[in-house]
Amino acid sequence: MDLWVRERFLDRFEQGYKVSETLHFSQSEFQEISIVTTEALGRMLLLDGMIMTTERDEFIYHELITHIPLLAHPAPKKVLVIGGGDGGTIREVLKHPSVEKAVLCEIDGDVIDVCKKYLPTIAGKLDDPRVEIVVRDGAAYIAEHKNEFDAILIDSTDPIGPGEKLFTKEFYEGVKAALTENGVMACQSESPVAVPDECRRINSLLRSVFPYVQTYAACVPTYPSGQWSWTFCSKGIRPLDSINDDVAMTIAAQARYYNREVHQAVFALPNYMREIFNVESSKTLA
Ligand code: SPD
Repeated sequence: MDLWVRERFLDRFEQGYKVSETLHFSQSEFQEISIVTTEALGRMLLLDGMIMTTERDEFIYHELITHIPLLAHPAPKKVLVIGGGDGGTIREVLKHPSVEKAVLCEIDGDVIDVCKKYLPTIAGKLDDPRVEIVVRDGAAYIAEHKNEFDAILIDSTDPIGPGEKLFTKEFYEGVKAALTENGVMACQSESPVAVPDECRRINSLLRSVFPYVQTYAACVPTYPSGQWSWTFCSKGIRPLDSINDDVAMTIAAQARYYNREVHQAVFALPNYMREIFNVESSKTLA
């Protein structure tokens, strides 16, 4: 009999994939962790039944949450990733030549262990000497760090369960305080098609904390609706103003999604997203 994995998202969306093998299933202190091999997308990590990443399309999400903010900073040395226990964001961070230290703060150590074992192409850089792994609640960690990180990447689950605290004003204020003066941050900011009201809520919280907020978007096929967003925030630095072209070219040469044209294009939001993410319309068309 065929085995299928079905993700039901907020009781509104359902998507299914044919499974050829179940590699792992466990209940951690925080959530249910599953790894399955799907015929369509290779190995897939699910947390509490929700798809977090797949071998086939993970590069889109991980490259965009990382390279857009890191390339906006003149030379990020110390980077913090909150969540992201699968290691994909850390893998991308380490491609930046200026990075000396990358801290991964993940609440669930079991996610890290399982991903190291079953998703080596994603988690394979977690043993790099520049990486420090902290198994801790990201909100508690951030509250204890001030003026320390050049970039903070919030690679969270959805705002349900253990990830909920990472979508609050108090947490964003902690992130701002933990950034250096030129610091930049990016967070995953959900789907403007699947959960537009949640996107509005996140955007308005970010705008109440950060002087500069700009959402960008792309298609991640395995997330609900396929349309995804990330939001760049800073105390003043803008994401397109001072990209270091040499570093951008080095990154693009190793990337499957990122290139200089994509860097501009992800900020070109269609009108319905401009409304959701509070972007002023351009006065002229180029
Ligand atoms: N609905 C899924 C949202 C998942 C966002 N985080 C993915 C983690 C990948 N490192």
